[in-house]
Amino acid sequence: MSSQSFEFNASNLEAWQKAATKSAPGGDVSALNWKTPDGIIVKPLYTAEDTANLPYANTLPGFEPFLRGPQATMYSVRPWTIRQYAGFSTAEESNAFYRKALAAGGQGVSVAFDLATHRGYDSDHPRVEGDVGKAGVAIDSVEDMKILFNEIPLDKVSVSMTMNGAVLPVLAGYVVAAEEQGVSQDKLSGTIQNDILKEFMVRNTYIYPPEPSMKIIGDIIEYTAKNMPKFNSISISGYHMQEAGANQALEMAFTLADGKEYVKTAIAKGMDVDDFAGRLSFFWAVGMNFYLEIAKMRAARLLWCRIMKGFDAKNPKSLMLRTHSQTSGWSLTEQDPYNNVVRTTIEAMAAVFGGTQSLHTNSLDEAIALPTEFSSRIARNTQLIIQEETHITNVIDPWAGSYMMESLTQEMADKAWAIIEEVEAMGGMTKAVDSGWAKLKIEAAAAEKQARIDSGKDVIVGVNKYKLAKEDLVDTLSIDNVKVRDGQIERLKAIRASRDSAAVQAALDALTASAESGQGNLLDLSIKAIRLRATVGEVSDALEKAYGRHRADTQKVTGVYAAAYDSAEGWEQLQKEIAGFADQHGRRPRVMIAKLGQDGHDRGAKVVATAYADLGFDVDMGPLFQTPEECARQAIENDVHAVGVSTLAAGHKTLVPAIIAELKKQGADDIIVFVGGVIPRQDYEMLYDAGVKGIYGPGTPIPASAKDVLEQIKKAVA
Ligand code: 2CP
Repeated sequence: MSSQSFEFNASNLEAWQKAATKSAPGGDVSALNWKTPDGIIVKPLYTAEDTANLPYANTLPGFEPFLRGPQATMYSVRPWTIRQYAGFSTAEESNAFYRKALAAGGQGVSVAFDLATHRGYDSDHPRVEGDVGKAGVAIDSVEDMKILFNEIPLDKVSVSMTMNGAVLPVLAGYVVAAEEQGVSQDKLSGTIQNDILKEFMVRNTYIYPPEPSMKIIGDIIEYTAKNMPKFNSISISGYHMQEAGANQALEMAFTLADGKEYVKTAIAKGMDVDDFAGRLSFFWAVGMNFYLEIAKMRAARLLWCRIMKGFDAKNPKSLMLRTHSQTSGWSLTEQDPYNNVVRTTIEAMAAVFGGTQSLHTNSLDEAIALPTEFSSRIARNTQLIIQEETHITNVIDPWAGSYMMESLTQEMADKAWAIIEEVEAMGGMTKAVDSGWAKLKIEAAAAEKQARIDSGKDVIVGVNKYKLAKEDLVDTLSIDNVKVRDGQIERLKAIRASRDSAAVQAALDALTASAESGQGNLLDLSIKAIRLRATVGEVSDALEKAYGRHRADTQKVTGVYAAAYDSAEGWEQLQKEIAGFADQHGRRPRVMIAKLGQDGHDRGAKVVATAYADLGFDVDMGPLFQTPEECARQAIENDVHAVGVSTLAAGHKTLVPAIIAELKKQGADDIIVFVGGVIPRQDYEMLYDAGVKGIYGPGTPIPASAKDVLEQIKKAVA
């Protein structure tokens, strides 16, 4: 017996139950259980009994099934990469930002492209007037790429590029920029997002229909496996699913199922699984659900190992799931925004406890605008502090052995596996995506979540509880997109005037021919075209000739918001008022929810559409990517009372006045316009001056916005 030991009366679970009953609400211990959005019951107490029969709890990091981490030593030898996603305005400005960030402790580059680039449009295309340089950097050709990476040695600094739609010309541009820096392809390390399936579900920066999009991915995996062995060919992303409303089990299941589909695609090209699987990587969102996020990351590694064994993979690198993580942008609030530093810190800790290989921590102002230099510094320092001050990195998988964490890990794995099997029974993820089923599952989860927040069940400090009486303005970064666009147009003109046009045309024709015949590798051909100074838009067009442009259906879920909103009082009153309007005017108030420009973030738009319809409005959902002119035409044809523009990609200053002007031009200035989404307070006055009737920022309860819209419609019809 050590000097510290002493005799004590042993307890048992029964005794604990008795004791707990005394203080549990209503004397019911089960009332202390928490049912997660995934449907997992989290108990207030876990004991050794919960972990007695878990098959994978007692495994080791660096070995199958990798539940405890892909590396044997994890952060004790090398912490995760601090990789902050950034990019805005011009290549020059973004390059300066990257170089400063690297000098201040950033460890890799992660490029955010503007929406015009994502969707394969050059900056001079009329559809992208409001988008150039806004939510990322504008890239039209390899000349821009060379500026973007100027004095960043691409054989040393790994580069992540978030690109899915225009993945071929952008990846080609990076390869050629490196080549002209003197760096050969085999030295390039980094990651391209290249995950198209989730684009059709949530992120919406696709260009071509699903089938040819999968062919492009197969070609990229093939080309990089052969020529760029240090480059991760894909970042299979759950991030955007959680941001769009998916719970953790859904995020994990759909992402792993997407991964399976990519593996099948590459194998169908005749590749050996071990030749490419080691360079597949993943990307998770890490939100405020602390325990579940850690469990998710551990469970995902377990399931991926299981999935890859099913493909007969032998190389340990093929079996291990390596991931990037990003703290949740959705969890950030516009209200009392310094709270976001705290949220991000908690989420970053969950990502680290979950064993991430690379991490982006959001800046405190990301719910409002692009990060400023100040907010970016705090975000980066959040990671540096965890890495260098806390000693968290000294212990590998420190939650291992926790009764709760091991149980939750297994339960998350079981939940997700059941969904993966459901997807498999439908014929795989491409089918689940094609049918719209997967998207609707996420949208239903989003509507439920919003209803829980709006009815106060889920607390968000500063938003639906502990609200500030007065909010102070925070400094935000604003981009002059007209100036950026003019500069890009000048550079495009110069490139088009100085290149060998016949050679460029021949290279573009070769791309179209390859896309039509299915022969040849599209990345190889894109590199050849880009080397000759073909532009991003031209390469995209050459493929569009063969593949066409994808147009998504706009389905919406119904009934879900109303079912989950249980603060009935205001709701019923509002329903009555809407019904009263219908009695008086012979029809219900009709609203068109619109997305303008290339901003494909449609979670908010879909949730609002669902909730408004549940309240009794007639709701039309405009298709994604409308121009103001197209939107006005549809609004008039459908005879709506109001157009609600959802804007999350900083295009509001151009696009919102444009829709108001278009409605006027087309003779319908009786249709009112309201706006929701990410809009800095500083821009409110300008929007009201332009004629906007209501602005509903993040955190506005939907019933409150609906009431206001109804009042505005009543005024307009009177
Ligand atoms: C690491 N290494 C180790 C250890 N740890 N070796 C020995 N002992 C250790 N403890 C080795 C690895 O094996 C690897 O070498 C090298 O160090 C680098 O480590 P890594 O873990 O591969 O890290 P990384 O290079 O940073 O790569 C991480 C990922 C990669 C996750 C694999 O895909 C990545 O960086 N992804 C980032 C994606 C991203 O930034 N996305 C932005 C999303 P070897 O390579 O030789 O094995 S922005 C999203 C926005 C929201 C949007 O989409 O819109």
